[in-house]
Amino acid sequence: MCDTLILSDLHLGSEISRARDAMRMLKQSSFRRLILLGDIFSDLNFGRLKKEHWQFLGYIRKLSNPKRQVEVVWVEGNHDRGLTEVMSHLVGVNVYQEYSWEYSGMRHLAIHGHQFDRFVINNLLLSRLGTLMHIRLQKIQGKPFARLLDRLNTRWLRLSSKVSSGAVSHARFRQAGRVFCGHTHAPMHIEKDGIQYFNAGSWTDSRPTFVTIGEEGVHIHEYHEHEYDERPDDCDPSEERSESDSAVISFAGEAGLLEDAEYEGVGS
Ligand SMILES: [Mn+2]
Repeated sequence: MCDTLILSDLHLGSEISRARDAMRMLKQSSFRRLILLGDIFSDLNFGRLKKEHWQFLGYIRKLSNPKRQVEVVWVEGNHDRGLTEVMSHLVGVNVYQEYSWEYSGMRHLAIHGHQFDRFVINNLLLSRLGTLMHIRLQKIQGKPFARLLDRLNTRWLRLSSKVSSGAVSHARFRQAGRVFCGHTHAPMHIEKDGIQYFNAGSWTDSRPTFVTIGEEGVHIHEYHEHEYDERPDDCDPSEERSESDSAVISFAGEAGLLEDAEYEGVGS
């Protein structure tokens, strides 16, 4: 059992989202707190979500049930900006711009990281267009091309060093000893001026990563499919099975999200 598990940049709605694997990993991990560290969605067009993307959201909703005694925290990223209302409605979790907590006598801080990326800040409209173009191209060219694009895009946004230095300054300002970001899609750990910086990586790549914080410290883990059960869906106790696909689809319908299928991501 770890205290906190952090995953970021799942990009639900994208062709290359590893939603099924992320759910598999979560189901077989135990933690007191889960932090979804931004860009869990690729954009706010819910019509693009596939069955396994809805299943992931259904699982998050189930985890956030108070009976489970797991605290689920959603920290907003640049791709999922403006989700506060929808998410509290849809999956019953609170959305934060940044989240801090105390653990082993130290302040911890989780923030997506685009705040330290001047390109995103100055070019929100441009990056919105880029996202739309990215999705169009994915549709035309299929997965391998989307992967290449993702890599280029990641390199384009390769602000690993900008994000890490911005995050460290921000952590100092907030008097935190450890700071956690996503956004760059590049898992990373550095220490600067006595502040530990960790990047949780992404779940869109061939090497998904996540972070755990526990008594033994902070670790960045790489997800390997073979280390997890092949068909966790079939091994679940009956309680797990009650969340059928139709239940997931119906809660999406209740939230009025499926009718938004034509929504073209008009910026908020
Ligand atoms: Mn981001």
